[in-house]
Amino acid sequence: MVLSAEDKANVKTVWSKIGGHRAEYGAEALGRMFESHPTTKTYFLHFDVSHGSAQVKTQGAKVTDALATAADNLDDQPGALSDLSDLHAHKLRVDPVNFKLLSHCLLVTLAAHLPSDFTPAVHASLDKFLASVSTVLTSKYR
Ligand code: HNI
Repeated sequence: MVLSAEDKANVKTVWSKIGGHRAEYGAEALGRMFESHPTTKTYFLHFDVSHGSAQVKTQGAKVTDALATAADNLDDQPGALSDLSDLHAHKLRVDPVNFKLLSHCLLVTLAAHLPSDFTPAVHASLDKFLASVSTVLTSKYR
């Protein structure tokens, strides 16, 4: 997935606007994924996945912090996300289809909170960004 200069600018702008809401938005996206796609909960059997649980909040913050790192390293996503790629492929063995589900829930969450920023062009850029992150995180899955 190749991000144009405009895509990169759009991603950076949105990520700067999320500011202090990272943890909140991450938890909301995870909660949406668990409710809309219950099979994703099978990766989190050791978690309390109920709405607003402390573990969902903590995990949500980890996901959006990692995405912020990815947004800061748009020219070297494989390098910036290498450890996470190892984790998801070798240890957690997350089936790649699940990344599309979480990506969609992240898009919905951002659209709901930043409606005026979420133009069709920004939507497309964020979709490409999340697809790119997902490609890296699933690249070692066999
Ligand atoms: Ni994911 C742990 C980031 C998609 C299941 N995940 C993490 C961590 C980060 C992270 C960061 C914490 C690593 C650490 O503690 O060192 N995950 C991301 C990102 C995406 C993603 C950026 C995609 C945008 N993860 C997914 C998906 C699933 C998933 C789609 C399964 C449906 N992740 C997990 C599980 C853990 C995890 C399970 C371990 C949680 C724990 O603490 O036990």
